[in-house]
Amino acid sequence: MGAALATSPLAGETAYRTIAGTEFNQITAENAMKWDATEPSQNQFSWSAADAIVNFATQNGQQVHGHTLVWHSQTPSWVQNLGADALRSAMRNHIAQVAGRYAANPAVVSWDVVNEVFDDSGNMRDSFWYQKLGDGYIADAFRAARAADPDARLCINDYNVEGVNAKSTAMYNLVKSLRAQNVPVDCVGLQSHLAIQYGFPGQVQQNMQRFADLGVEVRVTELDIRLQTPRDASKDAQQATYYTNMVNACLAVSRCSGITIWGFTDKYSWVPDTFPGQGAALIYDEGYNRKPAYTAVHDALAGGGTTPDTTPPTVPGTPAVSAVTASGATLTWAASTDNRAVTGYDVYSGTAKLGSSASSSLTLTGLSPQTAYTVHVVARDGARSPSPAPRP
Ligand code: G2I
Repeated sequence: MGAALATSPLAGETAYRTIAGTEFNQITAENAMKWDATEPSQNQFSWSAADAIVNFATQNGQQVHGHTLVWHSQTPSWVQNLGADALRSAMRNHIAQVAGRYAANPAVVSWDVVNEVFDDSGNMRDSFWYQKLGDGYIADAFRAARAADPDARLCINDYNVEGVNAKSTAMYNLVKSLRAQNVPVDCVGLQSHLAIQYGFPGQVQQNMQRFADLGVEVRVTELDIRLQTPRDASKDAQQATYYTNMVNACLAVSRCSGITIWGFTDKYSWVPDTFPGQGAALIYDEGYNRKPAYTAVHDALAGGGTTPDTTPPTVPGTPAVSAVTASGATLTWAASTDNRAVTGYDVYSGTAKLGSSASSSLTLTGLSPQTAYTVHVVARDGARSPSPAPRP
C-alpha cells in the first residue's frame, strides 16, 4: 500500500509524517522526482527534494517508486526547445543521472519511465517528445533506464486505462509490441484518478489480468476518488465502495503488486486546483481523521487474506425520529457492532433506499408531505455483508 508524498508537509507537519511513515510501505514523490525538480537547467541537477523522499522512506523501511523520468508536463522549457538529436541526448542523460543516482539504493524499486504517452482516444499523444522523436523515444527511454538501473522494475503509466476501453487497449497493444521487441517494460501503472459521479470503470479486474497475462506487473499508481464537494455521508459511502472495488480488483490479480493513493489527506490534493468544486478524494480528511474510504481500504485488505469475513454486523437499534418537517426528518439509532468494522448504514422504506450514512444518524430530505413512512436501517461491514433484516 503506497502513498504519494508532498515535500513541504513532509518537512513541516508531524501528523503528516506520522501517518506517511506508519500506514504505507511504499512512497512515490508527488512532484520531487519530476524533470523540473531534478534538472531545472541542463546538466544542473538538484537532488534535495528527491533525496528527502528517499531518506524518509529509508528511515521508515519503505520502498520508493520513482515518478517520473519522461513526461510532457512539468518538463522545463529548455528541454522542450531542443532539436531532435539534442533532445534524444538530453533524455538519455536525464535518465542516466536520475535513475542512476538511486540505482544502488535498495529502497528505490521501480520507475515510471514514460508517463501519459497516449491521448484520451488512445492515439499517441502529440507531445514535443512525439513530434520531435516519433514513438521511438519510448523504447529508447526504457533501454536507457535499464542501463542506468538494471534491478529496477520499469513501468509505463497512464490515466483512464483502468477499465477495458480504447485507451487501455492501445496501452495493451503498445506493451505487447515493446516486449516482442525485447524492450524492457516490466510493469504498467493504472493511475486511477476516479470520480464517483462518472461511475466505476468497467472490467478493471479483466483489464489488469490481460496485462498480467503479457507477463508484466500492474499497479494502481495514483488512486484518488473525487466527488462534488461538500462531502456527505452518502458520497462518502459511494467513494468507500469505489476504494473497496479497486482494492478487490488488485487482490484478485496475482500480478497486481499494490495500490498507491495520490496523497492521503484531503488537506493536500491536486484535485480542487484542477477540478473546481470537486475534492475530498482521499482516505483522510483535512484534519487527518480517517474517512469511510480508509476503513474500506483497510477492510478490503484484511478480507483479502485466507479468512474472508463472513460475520455480518449486528442489527442496528430501532431508529428514533426527530426534527420532523413537512418534507424531512432526522433518524438516530443505536450503532451496530461487527467482528471487524461497521462501514456504514443504509436506510430503507420497504425496498426503496432513502439514504446512506457513515454514522448512526441520517437526516432524510425530499419526503412527501402528509405521508407516513415506515423505515428500517441496515448496517454494512467491509465485506459488505448486510446485517440481518430487522423485523418489519
Ligand atoms: O495531475 C495529477 C497527476 C496525473 N498523473 C501524473 C502526476 O504526476 C500528476 O500529479 C500532479 C501533482 O499531484 C500536482 O501537485 O501533477 C501536477 C502537475 O502536472 C502537480 O501540480 C503542480 C502544480 O501545477 C504546480 O503549480 C506546482 O508548483 O504542483 C507543483 C508543485 O506543488
